[in-house]
Amino acid sequence: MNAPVPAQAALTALTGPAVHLAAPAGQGAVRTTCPYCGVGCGVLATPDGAGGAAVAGDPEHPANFGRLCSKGSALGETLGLGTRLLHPMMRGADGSMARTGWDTALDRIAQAFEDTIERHGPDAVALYLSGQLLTEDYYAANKLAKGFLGTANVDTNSRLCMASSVAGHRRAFGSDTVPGSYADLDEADLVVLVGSNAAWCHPILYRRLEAARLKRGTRLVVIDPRLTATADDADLFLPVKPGKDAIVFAGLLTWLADGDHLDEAYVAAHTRGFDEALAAARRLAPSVEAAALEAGVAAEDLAAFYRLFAGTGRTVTCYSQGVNQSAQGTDKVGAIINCHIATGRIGRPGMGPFSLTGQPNAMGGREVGGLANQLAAHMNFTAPEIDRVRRFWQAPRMAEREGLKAVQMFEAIAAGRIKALWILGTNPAVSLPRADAARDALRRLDFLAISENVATNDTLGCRPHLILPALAWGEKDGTVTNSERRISRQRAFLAPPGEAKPDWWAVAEVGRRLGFGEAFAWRSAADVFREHAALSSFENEGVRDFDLGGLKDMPDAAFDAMAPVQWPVRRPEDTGEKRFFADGRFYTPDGRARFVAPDPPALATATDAEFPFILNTGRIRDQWHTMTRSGLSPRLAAHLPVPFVEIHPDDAAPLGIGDGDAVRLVSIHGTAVVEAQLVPGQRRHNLFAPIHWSGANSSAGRIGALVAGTTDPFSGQPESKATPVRMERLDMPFRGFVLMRRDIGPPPVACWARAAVEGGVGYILADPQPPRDWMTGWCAALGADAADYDDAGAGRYRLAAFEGGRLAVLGFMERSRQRLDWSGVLPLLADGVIAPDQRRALLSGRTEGGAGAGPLVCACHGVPRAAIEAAIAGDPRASVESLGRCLKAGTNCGSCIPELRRMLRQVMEVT
Ligand SMILES: Nc1nc2c(c(=O)[nH]1)N[C@H]1C(S)=C(S)[C@@H](COP(=O)(O)OP(=O)(O)OC[C@H]3O[C@@H](n4cnc5c(=O)[nH]c(N)nc54)[C@H](O)[C@@H]3O)O[C@H]1N2
Ligand SMILES: Nc1nc2c(c(=O)[nH]1)N[C@H]1C(S)=C(S)[C@@H](COP(=O)(O)OP(=O)(O)OC[C@H]3O[C@@H](n4cnc5c(=O)[nH]c(N)nc54)[C@H](O)[C@@H]3O)O[C@H]1N2
Ligand code: SF4
Ligand SMILES: [Mo]
Repeated sequence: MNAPVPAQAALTALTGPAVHLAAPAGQGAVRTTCPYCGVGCGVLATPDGAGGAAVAGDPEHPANFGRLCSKGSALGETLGLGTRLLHPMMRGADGSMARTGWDTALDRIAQAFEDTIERHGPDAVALYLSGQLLTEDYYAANKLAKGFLGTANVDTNSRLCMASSVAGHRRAFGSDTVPGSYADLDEADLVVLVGSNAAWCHPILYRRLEAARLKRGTRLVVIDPRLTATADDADLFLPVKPGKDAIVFAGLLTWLADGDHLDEAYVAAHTRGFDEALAAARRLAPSVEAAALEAGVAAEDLAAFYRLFAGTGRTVTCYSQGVNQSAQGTDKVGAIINCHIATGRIGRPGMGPFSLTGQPNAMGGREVGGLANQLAAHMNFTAPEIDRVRRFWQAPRMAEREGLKAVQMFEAIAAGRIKALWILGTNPAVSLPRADAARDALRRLDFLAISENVATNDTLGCRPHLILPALAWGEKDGTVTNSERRISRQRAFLAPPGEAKPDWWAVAEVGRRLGFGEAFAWRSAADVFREHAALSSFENEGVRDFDLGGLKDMPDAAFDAMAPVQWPVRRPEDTGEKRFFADGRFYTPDGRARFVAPDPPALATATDAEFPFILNTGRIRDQWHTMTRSGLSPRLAAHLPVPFVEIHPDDAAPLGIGDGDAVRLVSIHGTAVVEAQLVPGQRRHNLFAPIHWSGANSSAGRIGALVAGTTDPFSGQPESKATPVRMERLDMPFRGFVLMRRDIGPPPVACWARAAVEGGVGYILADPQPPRDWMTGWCAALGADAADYDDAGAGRYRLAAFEGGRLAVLGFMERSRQRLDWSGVLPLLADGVIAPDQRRALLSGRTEGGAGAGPLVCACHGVPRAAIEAAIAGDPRASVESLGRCLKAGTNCGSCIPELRRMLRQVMEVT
């Protein structure tokens, strides 16, 4: 086979404008908010005058008090424009995308929506939004659809994320209220983390928790099917069977009742439905032993948890995607809340149920009604509320009923019922369950518009008719709300690049073109925010939890200077109430919280002989979702650079799967090829794979393709953490990598994954065939100053190309069962001119490809695993502190401290 070769032009054409053109010179530090997780850390960004910025934690922000995690610390590395979308692009008759002007682009959307509505009705149109939009963007999009297009087909990636918490809150409290604050974690004596890998996913909150453990001895219980970095550190770890959380909490309710641990006065005064809930709990979990058996944990551990909970007043139960992303997620939330209202542990310092939000503005999206089953400002589709919003907006075409939730929305697209779609700020071709089907559905649309920051991703590959460049973090301006209901400003500190515009502006322009100029007359984010605040207090009188009435007349200067504030802010003088439900009153019609009786838990799809493993999916410490931003940082790529699956060694052995082998995962919906990592902390018959790899950065790491995503009946949230799959080992005897100064795309091998490296980009490769053919082809294409080396006998191949004496491309392939480590040769890529003898050594095969220092454990200080192992081996009294002193590991953001502890423990266990 003669391999396809990269076009010579590609070598020189891909640089693009690298940096923002006109960064405001001499500007001091700008206070803004991290664009990643829902902790919502304050950031100080200081533009460097050359298009970049130095990034530090904001010591005054009450979420993080100056700290940032590994992802936040690396934000400065992600500001380049090399991958950015900078101009509107439109599909021509021949199918190719060409630059167009904003006017034409906006006319085209307005026209497409109008035509579709005229011919097929308003529900043939939909918007699919994101918890990474600003509140102002979100408000504008929701208003356009629900008030002016006349459809509630507005849903968001929060459906895949927070919907079960929203539904659970509404069921129990009558409103989508997160009652507590981060300060409750500082003041708790027991923190229970359910389905949350906070050490990796909410690292700064986790560090607050670590501080509380040091200071007041707060106990930590972790409930998760696998031994995560978070679980590893806990006082008690309950390795629950997937999906069985409601059993754990039903058992707890039974135990609390039987042991006289209830707050009966509270239950009598402030709740309803206790008897039914207790009866249901008894049926599910009549005893600790029965609960333990059903939940798959040791009875003594479960009893220890129950004793701890019963005896600790100040208890906070935090939950995240292990709870939400379940076909019974709403019941799981209900089962947790039951235990808190049964003990009166809500609305008081240091206690309460606490849903951790994922995205930076997951909470803001809920405030504006970004979900298809909500109206704006925490209103629902009841007749009086529809009417209230209609009057406030003076809406001519108010949606009268709920729209389609994300998974259904994509089914309706596939079925041709939705014909025109506008996607803003999300990558559904990767992140939706049954992602292959979602991708196919998108390609079938009559009209698809996508507002994006980047020029390529999997969704942009779905033949959109129009793509619109949106301002990104550092350029956009507005507000986000974090997990504790704290509204913070995101402020611009870089000039808008190219023709990128705010998302709210594009939405408003479409509204104007549809003839609703007055309703979309905002001139700034502040205008949108004031309207949003005004709607929240419109005919509110305390009947709705969400109220920003105190901010609705805020002048522009006050918006610019706005300090982080928790809602509600009912009057201008309010500094933000810190806690809901302190008075025992809830937002149900009778003011009482509701107990719920959960259904018996069972996974939506059971395993069988064909698909015997449960595939769990989630996140890793140093990447954000589909990596469009975090993937640009070399230090973030160095921790876990390839898509992988964690397997229990006893499950791997019978299949002949060894650590580092390539494996194919198969479900009835799709396949993926990833690297096997044998992990004893994984439950038997359970696998775990990260969600971050896509078709844009890997040959076959798109894990969403496999996920069944059966939805919860109340929330519509898909079950993303339990899909039956099978796996098989793939024979890939040739392993290696290509490093390039400029990305010319992956070589034609079976398996590749791209990672940012210092000075360029790297592809990690695995292939069944000797690389001779493609290497020879590449050498010819790369020009005169390229050469390869082939020692077929030893199974070693090398390729190097130089430009102006500097290394441009370096390829190593070897016969190996392990991934080759490039850290030994990586410095050559960033270095200057390579000496002739060095060149010869590279190609002669004398330079070792395999030996290296292992993955970077400490991303901030670039400390690899080997250095830490050596330090631990050389010091019998090694500790996290001593590693910090001698290597600096863990001394900046601290995100790697759980891993340092794990390594220390492992060595102690061995010796
Ligand atoms: N590094 C990093 N941080 C992030 C993100 C990121 O992409 N990268 N994304 C952000 C977003 S949007 C979100 S939503 C959050 C998510 O934050 P988390 O919810 O903490 O993260 P996940 O890894 O999705 O899943 C959490 C855990 O649920 C467990 N789990 C699976 N099934 C079950 C079950 O049946 N019961 C229980 N109890 N546990 C189960 C998984 O094993 C996993 O360890 O992270 C946010 N923070
Ligand atoms: N199997 C499985 N699937 C999952 C999950 C899981 O745990 N398992 N988790 C789910 C969860 S919780 C989430 S939150 C989703 C996340 O999934 P996605 O939302 O699809 O992931 P992102 O990579 O964050 O996509 C955001 C996109 O928006 C662009 N973008 C960023 N900011 C802006 C902006 O301001 N404006 C515009 N117009 N574009 C912007 C980025 O370039 C990127 O392409 O994945 C879900 N899917
Ligand atoms: S914990 Fe990390 S990712 Fe989350 S907001 Fe803070 S710095 Fe950003
Ligand atoms: Mo999320």
